[in-house]
This record gives sequence, C-alpha cells and structure tokens, in this order.
Amino acid sequence: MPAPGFAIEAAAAAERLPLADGELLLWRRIDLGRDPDELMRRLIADCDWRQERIKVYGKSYLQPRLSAWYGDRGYRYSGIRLEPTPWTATLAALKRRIEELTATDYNSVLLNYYRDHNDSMGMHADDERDLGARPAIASLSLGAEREFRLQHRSRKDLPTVRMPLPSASLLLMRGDTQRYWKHGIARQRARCGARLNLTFRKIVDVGAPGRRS
Ligand SMILES: O=C(O)CCC(=O)C(=O)O
Ligand SMILES: [Mn+2]
Repeated sequence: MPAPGFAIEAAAAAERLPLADGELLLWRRIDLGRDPDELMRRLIADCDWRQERIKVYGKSYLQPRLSAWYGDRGYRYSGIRLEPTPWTATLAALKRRIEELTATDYNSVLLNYYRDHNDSMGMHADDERDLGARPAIASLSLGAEREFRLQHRSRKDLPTVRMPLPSASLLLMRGDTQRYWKHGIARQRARCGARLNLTFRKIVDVGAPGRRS
C-alpha cells in the first residue's frame, strides 16, 4: 500500500469529472516509466490474446476485438470463463503503479486489443457480482485515441458522455458508476491504428455471469 501522503498527492493530480450518480477520475497522461508506444508493442507481443466467442440471446458471435486476462482469480461473463493466468513482470509492475496512483488494490486485469477502427466494445456495465457492489475499475489506455461513451441506464434526459481517451491516460470509475451507467467503445468510421486498454479490477466473489458484446 502507498504511504497516505503519496496517495493524496497522486489523487490530486487527477481531474474529477462531473457525473450524476457516479464517480469518474481522469489522469490525462500518467508517467509509466517507459514510452507508452513501446509498452503497447511489448504487451501486444507478449500477451496471450484470444478472440472469444460470446452468446447474445442464444446466438454465438466472435467478439470484435482480442482480449487477454491476467490475475489471481478466474472471471466469468457472457458465458465465457476466463481462467486465471499468472502476472507477467510487465503487468505486475503496471498494476503496482496504478495501485499507487488510485490508492486502490486490484487482483486482475482484462486487456482489450482494438486492432483498428472496426474493433469495438458494446455498451455494458461492469456489474458482475464477482466485482462487488461498488467496484473501482482503473482503465489505462495506450495507442490510438478512441472515444469512450457513457450512457445513464435509466435517465434518458442525461446526454451521452463522450470522452476521448488518449494514450497513457488513466480513467478511474468508482462509486455507483457501474450501477447507473453503461459504457463502451463504438466502432468508428475514421480509420485509426491499434489501441490497447487495460482495466484493473478486484474480483471478490464468484457470481452470476454478466453480458458484454
Ligand atoms: O476499452 C475501453 O476503454 C473500455 C474497456 C471496458 O469497458 C472493459 O474492459 O470492460
Ligand atoms: Mn467495461
């Protein structure tokens, strides 16, 4: 755990973004101790990437991106069971860095590799029971800037929040964010290069599967 003084200082470097019924903190560019592009290339080369099949309303689809799961615990969503994979040295070092910045502990990371503008992630909430009631999820982006969207789950009067996430940015979603909001990355018309996103999470219990397309 970081010393309390450090945690306060680090949190102060983050911007608290206004969000009804949730909490978002954004570090626009964190110091990763290495070049973000070089780190992205290393992770693309070293991680155990898969293109998972998921079932949505009984139909099977290939997810429009690649993913990899590392951590101390397995994870289940949309009928997929992700087995625990031991931390690599690079991922363990990143986890420690992000734990210091966000003053929160994590025990797993989901990596998503958007190969180009056609890859996407459907709107979803990370509200699986395994993550607990008010999960803190720290999302590190590397590579091409993509637009992250949030939509309130019941208040249709609230506009969609659109947030470009540049390389080396860190977004912390916590409090009631998963309970009241969905988020995702839309496929886009404008061509772009590869993007990696790493969401650090804490699995607390094995529960019911959630859904993400
Ligand atoms: O790629 C992103 O920014 C979002 C990733 C995400 O929502 C997830 O892994 O659950
Ligand atoms: Mn998510």
